[in-house]
Amino acid sequence: MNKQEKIFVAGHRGMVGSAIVRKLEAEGFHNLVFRTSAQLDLRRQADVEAFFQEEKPDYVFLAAAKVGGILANNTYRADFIYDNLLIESNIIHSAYLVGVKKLMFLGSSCIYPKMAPQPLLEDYLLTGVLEPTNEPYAIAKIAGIKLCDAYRDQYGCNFISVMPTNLYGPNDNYNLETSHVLPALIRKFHESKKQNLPEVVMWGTGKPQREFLHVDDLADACFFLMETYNEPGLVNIGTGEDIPIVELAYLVKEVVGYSGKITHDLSKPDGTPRKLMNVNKLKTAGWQAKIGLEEGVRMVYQGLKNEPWW
Ligand code: GFB
Repeated sequence: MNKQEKIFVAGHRGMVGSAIVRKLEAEGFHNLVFRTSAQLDLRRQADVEAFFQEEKPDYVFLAAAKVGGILANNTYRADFIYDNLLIESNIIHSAYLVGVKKLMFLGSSCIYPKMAPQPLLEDYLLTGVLEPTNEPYAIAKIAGIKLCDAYRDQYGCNFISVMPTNLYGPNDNYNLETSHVLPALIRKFHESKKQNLPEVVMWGTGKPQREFLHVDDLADACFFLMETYNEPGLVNIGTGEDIPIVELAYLVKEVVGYSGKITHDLSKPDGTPRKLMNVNKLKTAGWQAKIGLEEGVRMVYQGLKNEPWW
């Protein structure tokens, strides 16, 4: 990418999109184009095609998606597959129509089979059944990968797919019903400390293991791959280390400084037991994560003072 070329960041206000914008601006790229969802509903094909004809971006980061934690995925199953299929199909097809030089599609680690060997290699895609709680979302994201590869095969488009692990960082979602585990625990421990409540209720057994990547590390990896990676298939982006959820809860408890108990709501799902990414493909290409989990959680917690629930 050169600094005069136009870059469209789809989903620029979300946690991932805003991190990519920060990274691009830090690297001196200022010819950026955005649209809020009120200005442009990415599910409407004609509107997306008109936008691409008008702006003709040279590069696209496809970070727009309907996302959420395990409960949201399992509750709004139709929305997660419908919205994400439309968003990715419209943007990928419009990018082809206007001759975008390169597009990056962002997926998720939930695309891999529930019981795939760990750590997850990119080759394990479509080798087994998916985790039921997020199957609609996973199918949509797998379709995005296949769209990019099909447009490369048929039209020679340089569209690449990257698969981040569980993410956290600035502009995360702290709604306790729809969020992922780390922001939920940060809010729960903070509110219980502030209100001097005797316990924090976490979901499930706490036995599942998860890998957590700070979104600024993700944005750094996305910039690196947009500059260097031009192959079909997919690239895992992660730290290569995971942690049992119950240990994550005790880490957040310590960071927040909460002294009460942790209890378990076993009516909530555990989800997939583990989804640790094999990050050797990215490491061999020359990138690895820099922000450790405790350091990252402390950074995030310090940045939440303007949240309405603080
Ligand atoms: O982060 P999370 O919602 O999604 O849940 P997944 C991870 C684990 O944390 C589950 C447990 O075992 C939850 O039961 N957990 C404990 C909690 N307390 C809480 C809590 O208060 N809130 C939440 N949300 N979880 C998502 C997929 O799966 O991973 C998405 O559903 C996406 O599609 C995302 O792929 C990266 O990690 O299980």
